[in-house]
Amino acid sequence: MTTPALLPLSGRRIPPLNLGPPSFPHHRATLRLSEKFILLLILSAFITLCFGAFFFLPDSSKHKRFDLGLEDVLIPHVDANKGAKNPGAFLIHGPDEHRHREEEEHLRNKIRADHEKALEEAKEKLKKSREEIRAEIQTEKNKMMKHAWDNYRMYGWGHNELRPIAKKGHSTNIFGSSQMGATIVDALDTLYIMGLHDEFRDGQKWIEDNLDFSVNSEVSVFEVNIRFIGGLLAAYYLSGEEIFKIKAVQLAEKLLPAFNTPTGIPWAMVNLKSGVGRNWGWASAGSSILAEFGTLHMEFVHLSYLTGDPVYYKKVMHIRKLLQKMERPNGLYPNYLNPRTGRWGQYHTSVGGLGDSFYEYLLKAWLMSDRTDHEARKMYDDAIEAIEKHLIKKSRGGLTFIGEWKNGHLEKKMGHLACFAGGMFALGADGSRDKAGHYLELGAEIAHTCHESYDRTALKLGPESFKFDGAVEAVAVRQAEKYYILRPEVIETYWYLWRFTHDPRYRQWGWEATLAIEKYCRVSGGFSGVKDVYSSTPAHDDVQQSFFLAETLKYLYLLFSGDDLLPLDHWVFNTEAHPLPVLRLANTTLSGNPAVR
Ligand code: DMJ
Repeated sequence: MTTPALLPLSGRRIPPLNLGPPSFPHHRATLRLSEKFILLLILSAFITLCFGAFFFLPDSSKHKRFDLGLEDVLIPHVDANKGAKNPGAFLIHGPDEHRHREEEEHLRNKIRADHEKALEEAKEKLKKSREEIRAEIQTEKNKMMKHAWDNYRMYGWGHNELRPIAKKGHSTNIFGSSQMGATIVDALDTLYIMGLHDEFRDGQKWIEDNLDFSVNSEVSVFEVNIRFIGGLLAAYYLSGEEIFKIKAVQLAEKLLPAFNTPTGIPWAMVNLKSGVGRNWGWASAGSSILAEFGTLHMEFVHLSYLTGDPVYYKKVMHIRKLLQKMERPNGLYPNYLNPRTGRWGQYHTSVGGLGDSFYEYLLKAWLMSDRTDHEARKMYDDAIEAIEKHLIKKSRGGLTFIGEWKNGHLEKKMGHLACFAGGMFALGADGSRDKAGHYLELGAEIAHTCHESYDRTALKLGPESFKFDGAVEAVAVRQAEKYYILRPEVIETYWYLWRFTHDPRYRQWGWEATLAIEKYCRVSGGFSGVKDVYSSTPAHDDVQQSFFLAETLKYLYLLFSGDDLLPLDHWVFNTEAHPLPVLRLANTTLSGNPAVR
């Protein structure tokens, strides 16, 4: 088994930013190595000693025991001289006995040697300086990211994504026809947070030299906003490098023509050169999508904050005002809204795809405003109440799930995307209308359901969507829903729940997912999605999604780090896991910037 690259230890801290207009001080991460390391190292040595360190040591005697199939007999035998008292000794008689004793003795010596080696290694570690220990731990925790990044660097550099099996570049229509290095931009802050500074600088250099938005290419406004603008802003806030802010603003200017519609609800796509916008052909009645035009607020408020130009803030507040005025069937927001007429399309409501991050951004707008944007908080609370009433149910087997509302009917199906809501409920618990305990519990129930969707597969990785229908619970039924494309939402929820409860089950579940990704998604050229999580020999889809580096690996890293790495009262993660600082603007004024309330 490959040794996964994450260990449950943390020594780095990215402190809160002290945001104070008008100038924006940048901050670099300060590092702290806790004394806990030493204790944890000693502890881990003893765990190794006692249990063979199945997961952590490359050469584990436990593997050998399994191979020989003698585990049941051998494990109770600690001292050969006491064989007569050993129940296992009665199992083997006659001519085999001598050979068996030799094998037993051999294995015992092997185990002893392994244990001594582990102790020696622990002693060696204790002789090292803090910096050396920190570097070693960082290296272990970074291994998955290094594998994903190094292969992208080698085979897909400058392309949007990587085909890790074909070992070449890859792209989808969300990024248009140009190669805009989506993986580089999406991965930057993860590299920074993990302390992979050479790789970070490499990415920065590519951006300085190559990232150009004056291209004749039609891109998704939503995807470019959450991955590129979000990624560039987070890289700027973490590193203080001006280039990221400059590129974020250049790109945002190119997105503005998408808002030139009769209602101000933006088109789904815009041509970066011509500024011509349009919607997806598949969207109901030419509609724009709630989760797309409703997931711009965080980045656009930061853009106004950083530039002093109110235009971005005005665009997203206009969307909010328009939504507030609209009638909502059963208090629910439909996923489709026509940007020409300002009318809803199909009455389809979802906390998964097409709806998801709209709700997330209402909550995060409030958090990001240092909890002063009460309007956003009220919209979130109202929306969540309606969702709970109409969409959230318990299955016969007691699993809480979030269904989808389609024309007055609840479809008992939950998407992998909707699993992010466990973390959202937990994050929004504090500040809710006297229901903090309830929402934390609800978040935990969703986390449990999503874990079940992983646990009920052959690979221990979750399907794209799963049903609750009669005897079927948390299992995908249709072949087309059985894939796993390296998505982050379940691990994201584990991480939030871990931060708020410190219940060890979330780290355990995160570790299970890590092992499964290592086992089934790692290939020589990076990481790939799989086509069927119920097949023990799944085919790969040959795509390393940029969000795997931006989100999945970042959330895993954070799950196994301390709470002082990006504390949640100072940082708010956009929907692509790019951390943006809380804006503490209550008593300050920026001339011309209405982002200041
Ligand atoms: C990411 O790009 C974002 O999390 C987005 O909000 C929806 N899902 C993908 C990853 O699954």
